[in-house]
Amino acid sequence: MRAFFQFAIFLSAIWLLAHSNASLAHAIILSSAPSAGATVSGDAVAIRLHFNSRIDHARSKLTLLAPDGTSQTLTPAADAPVDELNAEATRLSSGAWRLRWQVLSVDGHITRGDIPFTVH
Ligand SMILES: [Cu+2]
Repeated sequence: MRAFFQFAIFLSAIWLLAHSNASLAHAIILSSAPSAGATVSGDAVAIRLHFNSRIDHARSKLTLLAPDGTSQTLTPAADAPVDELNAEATRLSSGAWRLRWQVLSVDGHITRGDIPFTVH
């Protein structure tokens, strides 16, 4: 019985180690188009967010915050690579925009961030 408990503790330690490594695999953004602080020309922007791990496309969100304070939800492309969150934004007025992303990585953790950019 004592050996059983020692084994259980051993398994717990392994699980904690594995999980702390897994948590390093949270979806962290590696690169984006537009990049933070970028100025883009024209009224259409191809949004490409590249992450360091696989993400759940169906449970990840993209929201565009317009210069006038309104917001719109973008539909992420279903056929994007497993580590990308992509969408097409059209008819953007000139001014300061903000792209708000929230992704669910396959390890079950949510990460989020904002990418400010200017349409010129
Ligand atoms: Cu995680």
